[in-house]
Amino acid sequence: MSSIRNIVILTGAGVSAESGIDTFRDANDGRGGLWEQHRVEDVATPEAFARDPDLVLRFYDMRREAIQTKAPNAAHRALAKLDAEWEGELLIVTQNVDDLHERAGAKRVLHMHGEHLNAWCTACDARPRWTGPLIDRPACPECGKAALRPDIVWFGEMPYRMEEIFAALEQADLFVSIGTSGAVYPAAGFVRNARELGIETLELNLEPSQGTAWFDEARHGPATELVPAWVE
Ligand code: BJW
Repeated sequence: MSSIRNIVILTGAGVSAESGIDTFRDANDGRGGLWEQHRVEDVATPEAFARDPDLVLRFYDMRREAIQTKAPNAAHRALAKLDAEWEGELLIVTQNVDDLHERAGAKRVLHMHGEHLNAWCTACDARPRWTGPLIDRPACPECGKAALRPDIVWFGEMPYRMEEIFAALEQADLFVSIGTSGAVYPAAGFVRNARELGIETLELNLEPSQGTAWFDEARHGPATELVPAWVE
């Protein structure tokens, strides 16, 4: 890493898998999806929320509660250590909606798909911290209207802070993708953006991702082993 000064790290569900949080598309777990008989594409859309809000709110209330019982693992801790010690620019762009990077101590974290511990008021656009159930239709602490939904980027919605992400990529010398299947865009396209910019690229994933051929180097195995070894 001697010639590397600025790093963008993309993380996905695989980085939190060993903390006990289910991934979205693990074909080997016999379920091939996240929640009972529902595919993630069927509950994580604005159309699903409009059609059956109770189903969608129950789904997110259950996951918000579950995430609060989980703890960061060795991969989160290694990235937090890198963040604390790295003197150049560094940005952890996570697709994850859990807060395990932050609880491990990482500071330079950007949640492009939202955060479980926030709600979003569709009436006044506030994003209050929210750890309780949304199924009871609580009032927004800012405007008082019962218009809170999960602050999660659903399919067809624009991921957050894309300009910041592309600006960081433009400055980066290294792009590292950790624990993501490369199935969901625009994050799945970052490796190609990085290649076009002439940035070095590295994949750390349990198995080859859908985009693995685009990386200069790919290492396969559990994140709790690969990430600390890479950071050292
Ligand atoms: C381990 C491990 C261990 C396991 N160690 N590794 C056709 C072509 C191209 C694009 C599209 C298309 N049709 C539609 C689109 C766009 C769409 C999309 O990409 N769809 C695909 C399904 C094709 N994307 C969008 O809609 C996005 N918005 C958008 O494009 O905006 C522009 C736009 C705006 C308006 C109109 C039109 C366009 C938004 C995407 C939002 C994604 N949201 C979710 C929300 C979930 C809700 C929730 O959290 O409940 O984000 S979906 C879900 O997937 C979640 C994740 O962040 C995301 C990525 O998943 P991730 O993290 O990669 O997890 P997995 O499970 O897929 O992979 C885990 C990996 O870890 C695996 O490889 C394992 O092997 C590995 N692993 N254990 C290391 N221990």
